[in-house]
Amino acid sequence: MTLFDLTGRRALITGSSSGIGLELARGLARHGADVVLNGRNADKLEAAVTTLRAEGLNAAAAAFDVTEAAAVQAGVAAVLDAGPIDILVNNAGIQRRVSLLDLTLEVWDEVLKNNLTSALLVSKAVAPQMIARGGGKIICTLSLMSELGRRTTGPYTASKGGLKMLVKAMCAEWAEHNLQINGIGPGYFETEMTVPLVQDEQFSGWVRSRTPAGRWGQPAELAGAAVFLASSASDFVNGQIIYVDGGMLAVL
Ligand code: GCO
Ligand code: CA
Repeated sequence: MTLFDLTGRRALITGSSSGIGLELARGLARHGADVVLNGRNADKLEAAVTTLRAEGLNAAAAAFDVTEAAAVQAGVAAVLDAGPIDILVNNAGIQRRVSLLDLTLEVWDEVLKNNLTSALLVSKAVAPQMIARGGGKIICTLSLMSELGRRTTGPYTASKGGLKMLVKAMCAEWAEHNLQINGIGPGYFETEMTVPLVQDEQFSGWVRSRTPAGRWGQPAELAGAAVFLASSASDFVNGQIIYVDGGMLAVL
């Protein structure tokens, strides 16, 4: 068993039927974890499970809406009926690009409940059994925007900043129970969420010039940080954020 071996551990990854969430699930599964994918759309979820199983990985589906308290309670209970949850990845999130002056309260609420409240709801549903079992790992998908703002991304930035501080709040209360709660902060990655940005030559060029590595990230490049934070290698790491951003946050 290497430090990074996740064999025998079971991971629930929210928002994992595509994009970064699916890549995080694939990385954990490749290191031995049994992964439970989550999303709202059962068909998309089944397709993702089929894909991972075709790669010889141990995957299952748990379709529930992470923004609805009752759905989270029922969904997590169903996952726990089939076995423990050793690792929770709060990855679900949406992006709505709009200026603050044009922002409606509805869009604000939609972003905050998908990106921030969801992590509270799922963590509160999962933590008690982790505490009872003597420990666990909670990983939240943050963003560059947990640190920096960008025009037209107000609600997303506020939600990802809040999520960073929720990581620290959970650390404050649950570290004594041997839970390690940390965050991964992606820089600019080519995913469904950023397709319009990648296709915008000017913006894409700006990302490449603003990123010391000189390129966009590929979602599979986030798996390593997730495996580290999900494994015994990070048992004394708590309340920390690993930014996977090609160096963007390190430079002006
Ligand atoms: C944007 C992007 C970013 C990325 C990512 C950066 O509009 O600037 O959507 O928010 O999605 O979050 O870390
Ligand atoms: Ca396994």
